[in-house]
Amino acid sequence: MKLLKTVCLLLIASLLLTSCKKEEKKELAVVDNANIYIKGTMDAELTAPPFVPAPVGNRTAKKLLVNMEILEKEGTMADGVQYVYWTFGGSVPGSFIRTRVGDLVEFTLSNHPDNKLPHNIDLHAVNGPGGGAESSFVAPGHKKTFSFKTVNPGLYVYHCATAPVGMHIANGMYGLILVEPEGGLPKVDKEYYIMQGDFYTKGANGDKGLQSFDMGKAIKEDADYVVFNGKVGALTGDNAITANVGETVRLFVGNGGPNLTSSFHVIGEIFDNVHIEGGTTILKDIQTTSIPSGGAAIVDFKVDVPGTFILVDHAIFRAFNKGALGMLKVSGKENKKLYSGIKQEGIYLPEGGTIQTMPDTKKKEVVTKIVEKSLAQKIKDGKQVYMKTCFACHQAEGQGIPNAFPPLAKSDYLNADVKRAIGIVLNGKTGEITVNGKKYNSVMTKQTLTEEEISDVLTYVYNSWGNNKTNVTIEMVKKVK
Ligand code: HEC
Ligand SMILES: [Cu+2]
Repeated sequence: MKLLKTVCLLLIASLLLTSCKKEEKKELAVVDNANIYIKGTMDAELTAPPFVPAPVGNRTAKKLLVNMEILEKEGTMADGVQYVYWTFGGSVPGSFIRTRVGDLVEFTLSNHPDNKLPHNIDLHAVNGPGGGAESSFVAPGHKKTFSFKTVNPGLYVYHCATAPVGMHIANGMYGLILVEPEGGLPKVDKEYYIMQGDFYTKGANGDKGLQSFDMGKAIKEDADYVVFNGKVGALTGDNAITANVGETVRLFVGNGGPNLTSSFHVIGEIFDNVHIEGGTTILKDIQTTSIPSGGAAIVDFKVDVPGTFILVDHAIFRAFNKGALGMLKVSGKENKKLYSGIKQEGIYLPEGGTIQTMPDTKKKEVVTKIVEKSLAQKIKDGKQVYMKTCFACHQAEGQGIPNAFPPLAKSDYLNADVKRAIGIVLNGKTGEITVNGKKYNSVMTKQTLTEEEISDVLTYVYNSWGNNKTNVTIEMVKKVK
C-alpha cells in the first residue's frame, strides 16, 4: 500500500514538473519570434480592398519597407452622396499590409501636402507605445519613419490615433496588417480584404450632396451608414467578389468602427475555420462571428454550390437599411445533393392574418425656462463642457495645435467678435481664417450642445487664458441662432 502511495506521489510530481516545462517553452517561443534573424530587405506590396498582397509562403524574415501616404479626398458614400474621406493610401479601408513573424517593418508615413490635418498611425501589431502613434505624428507635407518587429502572428487593425481620435477613425482612417506565422497560412484558392465601418453624416441616410461628419450622432453611436469597404455597394453588383464552385475562399475581415461591433455572416455559407478575433485560436463550423470595433477575424470556407452569397452584418437593419451588405458570386455546376432548389410550389391560405401598424412616435415639445446662472457657476460648468467637447482639438490651455487647430488662448479672432464665436460653435466653421497672425484652413464640426452649454463654454473660454472676460448669456446665443 505504502509503495503504491509513493509511486502515485512521484507520478503527480513528475506530471506537475512537465506541465511547468511546457509553460516555459511557450514563453520562450514569443521571445524567439523577437529574435528571428532577418535576411535581406524588400519593399512591401500594398493593396487596396478587396484585394490582398501575395501570400508570404515560406520566405525568410526580412526588413520590410512599408511606404504609406495619407490622402484626404472626396469620394462616394452612396448614390448621389459625397463624403470627404481621410485615408491611408487613398482607400477605405487603407492599404493591406502583409508580413510574417520576425519581419522588421520599417514604416514611413507621409502626409500629403494638400491635406489639412496632422495624422499618425497606431498598428495593433506593434509592441510599443501607442502602437507607433507616438513616433508617427506627422503634419501635412511631412513624413516620418519608425520601425518595429512583428512578434505575434495574427490579423491586426491599424488606425489613426490623432485627436479627436473618433473623428479620424469615423472618416475612414483604418486598415489591416497581417502577420503570417512561420511557413505562412494554409493555401486557399481566393483571398479577399473586407472591413466594416460606421459613418455619421449631417443629413439622414440617403440625403444627397456632400455630407459632412456629424460629431453629435457619432457620440450617440447613431450611424447613418454602416458599410463594408467605405461605401454602400463597394462589394455588390459588378463590384462583388467572386469564386468558382469547389474553391476555398479566405476573407480577412476587419472592423474599423468607430463604434459598432460587427456580427459578420455570409448568408448561405458556414465558415469552416475562423481565427477568432484575428488570433491563433481556430474555431470550426461557425455561422456568425463577432468582430469588435478595432478587431478582426480570418474566416475561410469552401464554396460548394453556385449562386450569390450575401455578406452582412447580421445586426440586420444595418445590412438592409444602412449599407452593410456585400456579395460573393460563385459560378459553376449545381450540386443537387447539397442543395435542391425549389422542389414544389403551391398556395397556402391560413386563417386570419393581421396588418401591423407602427407605434406612434410624435415628439413631445419640451419647453424650458431661461435661467441665467452666476458668472462663477457658468465658468465652472463651462469648463466641464470644454474638457468634454473642445479640449481634443483646442487643447487643455486653449493653446491649439500648430497648423491644425487655432488657439483660443489670447485669440484676437475670438475676442474681436462674440457673435461670430457663438455662430462657430453653433454651426461649425470651414474656410480660411487668421488667428494671431497665423492662417488656418480646416474644419471645425458643428457642436451639438444646448444653448445653455454654449453660453457656459464660451463664458469659460472668454474668462480664461488672457481673453476679454465676456459673459456670454443664453439670450445672446438665442439671438445668433
Ligand atoms: C474637431 C476639432 C474641434 C473641436 C472639437 C472644436 N473645435 Fe473650434 N475650431 C476647430 C478648427 C479646425 C477651427 C478653425 C476652422 C477654420 O479653419 O475655418 C476652429 C475654430 C474655432 C474658433 C474660432 C477661431 C479661434 O481660434 O478663435 C472658436 C472660437 C472655436 N473654434 C471654439 C470652439 C469651442 C468653444 C469648442 C467646444 C465647444 C470647439 N471650438 C470645438 C476645431 C475644433
Ligand atoms: Cu488622422
